[in-house]
Amino acid sequence: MTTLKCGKYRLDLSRPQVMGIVNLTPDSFSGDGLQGDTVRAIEHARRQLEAGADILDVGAESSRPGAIPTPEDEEQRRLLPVLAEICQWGVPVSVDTYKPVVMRAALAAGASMINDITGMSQPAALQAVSATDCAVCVMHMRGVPGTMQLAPVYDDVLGEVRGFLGDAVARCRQAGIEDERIVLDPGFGFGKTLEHNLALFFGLTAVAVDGLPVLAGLSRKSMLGAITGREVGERLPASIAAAVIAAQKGAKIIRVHDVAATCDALAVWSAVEQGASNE
Ligand code: YH5
Repeated sequence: MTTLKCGKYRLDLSRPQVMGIVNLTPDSFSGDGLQGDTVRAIEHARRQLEAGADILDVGAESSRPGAIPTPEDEEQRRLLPVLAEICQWGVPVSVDTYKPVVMRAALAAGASMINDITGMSQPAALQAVSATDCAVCVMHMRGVPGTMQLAPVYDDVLGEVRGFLGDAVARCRQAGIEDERIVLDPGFGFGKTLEHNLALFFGLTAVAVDGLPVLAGLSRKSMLGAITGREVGERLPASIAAAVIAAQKGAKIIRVHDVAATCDALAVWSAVEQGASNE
């Protein structure tokens, strides 16, 4: 499959697509809850677009290790004013939420994809997406963000993640969400040790259940800090390396903070691939 159906948009997956992160959590803004937060978020989204993002991913609830859930009214209060603006820009907008009520509101506001870190485990989430023609990213997570990094154990991490994603695909199909709207994600850092993350990364091609496209989110993550010894603000080179390796391993969508640098790196990778295939 070379395109992903995202509402009125089609994402061309013949080359890796860059998903620009737009974070609406208070730790990335003043958090004073005033109009200024919305303005700054829209400005950030605009910069991500101008830097070359193919799709924007907006999230208003932190899912970092140790994070506590955001009430759904607060999540919508942060999201909806931003969506009202950026969903008019002619680029698909993904919304990072696992709450069915928020999904419905986001889709009504013009979102083209739901990015569910809980892998569409709630029937109401499946209904919210199946009632539209929008895409869904189903991600694997072990546990919940508050406690997921407390010594997760797997017998066979690749097999378990693949099995979970296979079940999620079956749930989506059952609910009437066609394959052309489904993206899979192993969920780097979500209930996984460094060793687990590396096994998943090395074996990334095996995550693609039935050949469905894979999204990889590695940008600035702790596993890159563990490998390089760098703090979160100094992980750009490691994030670029991870993006290129993900592309090499077949990932079709790469979720990143640093859009311009990632686009350049992937342009080099794509040029080499295309040149080689034209020999
Ligand atoms: C993902 O992989 N990740 S939010 C901690 C960091 C840096 C970044 C310590 N939403 C994913 O980006 N959605 C998030 O430094 C996601 N895939 C999908 N589909 C966590 C995050 C981050 C956490």
